[in-house]
Amino acid sequence: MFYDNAKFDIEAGKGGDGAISFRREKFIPKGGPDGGDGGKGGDIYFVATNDINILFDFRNKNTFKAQNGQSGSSKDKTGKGGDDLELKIPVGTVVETIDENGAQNRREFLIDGEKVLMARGGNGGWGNSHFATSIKQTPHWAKRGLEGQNYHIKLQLMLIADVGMVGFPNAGKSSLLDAISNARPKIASYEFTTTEPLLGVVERKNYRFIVADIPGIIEGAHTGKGLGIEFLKHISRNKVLLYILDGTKDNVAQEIKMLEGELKSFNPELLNKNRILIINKLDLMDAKSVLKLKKKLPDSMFISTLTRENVDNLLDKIATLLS
Ligand SMILES: Nc1nc2c(ncn2[C@@H]2O[C@H](COP(=O)(O)OP(=O)(O)OP(=O)(O)O)[C@@H](O)[C@H]2O)c(=O)[nH]1
Ligand SMILES: [Mg+2]
Repeated sequence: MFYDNAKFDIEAGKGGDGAISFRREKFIPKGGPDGGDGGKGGDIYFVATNDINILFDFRNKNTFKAQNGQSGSSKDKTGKGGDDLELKIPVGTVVETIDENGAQNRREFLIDGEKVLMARGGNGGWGNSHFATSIKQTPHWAKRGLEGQNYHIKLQLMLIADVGMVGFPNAGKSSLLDAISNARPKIASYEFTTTEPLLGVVERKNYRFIVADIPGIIEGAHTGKGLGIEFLKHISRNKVLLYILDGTKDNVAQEIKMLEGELKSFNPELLNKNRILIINKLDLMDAKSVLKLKKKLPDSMFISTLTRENVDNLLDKIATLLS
């Protein structure tokens, strides 16, 4: 299994201070106290959503703060409360909170829209108008606002890929993952270089998704040939499948049939998924064979992971299928 992790602090807003103020009106030289209360500090909530599937927003920030409450003012005016902060986390995230004393708490967010108060903002302090008594009619003190709650947070999310890659060994699956994502898989010119599934996160300006690279599949994989087809379970939940083919081979169309056959014997539903046929190693192909293959496989995409030709177009296409 693959996990995404994030670590940061949250700090709810501090309450605003109470005000010290006295009524100043014409003909009332010694007015009573009218200092208003401070506003409450903003709370911090976590909201689970299906709209995101990685802990991206937490990567480059150490502390998330809600707004402080404003101080009270004269004429018994209460300070404005601080704005709450809502942090979106993917459904499935396990949240661990650790308070100042080291006490820990764990909770898993499982429902889309689930909203939980994680850190409460501090209450505002009372203004001096609360403190007048018959003996002390002009109190020169008020209360300060209270600190908001703060916690260390650890998030953990099991990653599920949006996109899976299948193909024969040596077709360039890992090379493609390397070219488009943050993952750095092993790449080599022999078969079965990849022996374990690997995930990578693709990040572009307008989209983000997770791609799974799995070991190559050969004819008869369903009977255990090569590394077998057990790894196909890692792409069973993916929304889009990329069929990666080596364009320098002269039996590409046949390879597609074989791949389909192996996928089908593992789980026929794999054939119902959105798929993109990718002919890789375009840089090694001559114009004639490109033309020939294009005629044969009109809905395929020709790319080179080496020169990156067409790779960005491919990503755009994947993003469209996912959106
Ligand atoms: N010229 C050229 N070579 C490529 C291209 N893509 C991959 N290769 C080469 O093809 C070989 C296999 O690449 P990999 O990415 O390891 O292939 P794979 O599909 O992950 O292979 P397995 O893990 O064994 O299933 C390597 O030597 C790569 O450098 C390409 O677009 N052009
Ligand atoms: Mg590989």
